[in-house]
Amino acid sequence: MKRVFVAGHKGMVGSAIVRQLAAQKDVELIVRDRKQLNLLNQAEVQTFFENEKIDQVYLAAAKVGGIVANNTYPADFIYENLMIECNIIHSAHMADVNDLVFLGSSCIYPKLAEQPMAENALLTGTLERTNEPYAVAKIAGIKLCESYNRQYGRNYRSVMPTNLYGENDNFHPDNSHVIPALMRRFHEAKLNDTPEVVVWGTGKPMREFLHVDDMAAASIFVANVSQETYESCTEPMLSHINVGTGVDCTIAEMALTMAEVVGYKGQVSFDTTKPDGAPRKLMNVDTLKKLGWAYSIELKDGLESTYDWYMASLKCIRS
Ligand code: GFB
Repeated sequence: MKRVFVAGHKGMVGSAIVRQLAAQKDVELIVRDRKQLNLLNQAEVQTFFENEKIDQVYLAAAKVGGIVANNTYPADFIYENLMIECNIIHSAHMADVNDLVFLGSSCIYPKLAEQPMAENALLTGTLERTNEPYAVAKIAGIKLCESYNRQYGRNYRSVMPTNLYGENDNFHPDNSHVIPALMRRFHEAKLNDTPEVVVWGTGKPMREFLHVDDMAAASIFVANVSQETYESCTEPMLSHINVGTGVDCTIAEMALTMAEVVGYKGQVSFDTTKPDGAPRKLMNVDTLKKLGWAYSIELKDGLESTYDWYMASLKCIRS
């Protein structure tokens, strides 16, 4: 049996990884909630790793949020993410854990990176201002993994997801990402017969969306390719792998699809006082394709199943 620690198992990505690993017979899952293990506390994390004899780690714990949350709480985003990464990666190394997968974000790439963004666009330009502190913490996570690999011969890998959505997402009206925010707004507007739904920004930015079950599958796939294969697809100073669909759409297009999925028949308008963020963030997913993985959940299907899940969580019946 392989003892596998999923850090962040209650989050959207961590819980999806847990659902998939639970089906694997050779995996013994290790999880801890916030009360049992404070990932911001170095001593607690060190003791946990010393005691648990972990074989493999999925580092899916992070402070995450949408464009306004990132812009409003920059200190929390940089501090918490750096602490979690330093504590887990260093403690894993000290406890002789050789295998780790770190989950990053597509916002590590420069704001005006050439599209689609390949792995080698990292650190070639200025970051998007609204999420720079979060992006710097995620870049530090990639560099931590690379550095422990270079200095100590560890097998620490990084996967960079595009914008994710799905089950167990955060549906907060202000702090969430665009898909859960709009799903909730359209749903409430449908229930209340509100004539208009407001979408933030101009609607022109382009985003690539990946369902979290695809992300979990990709993370487990990358965790399990041989070290030789991984190293043959990446470079020593460029060891992260993009995870996405390779397909994007405008926020306005996504909002119209969302209205259709939810069954909202009113008007959609745009609040241009809210930030647009990066103009486009399309991933180049050639490395992952070369390794042999491709996404399977189309956006509309993913929105439908996420809406079913959201309705069930609200105990609503779909009309
Ligand atoms: O999802 P979101 O916050 O992520 O916003 P980012 C994506 C786009 O949707 C932006 C627009 O252009 C928003 O202005 N949008 C429209 C909305 N309506 C809404 C709404 O009601 N809520 C939200 N949140 N957006 C995040 C980063 O940026 O992407 C994080 O801040 C992380 O650090 C994440 O990297 C993946 O793609 O703009």
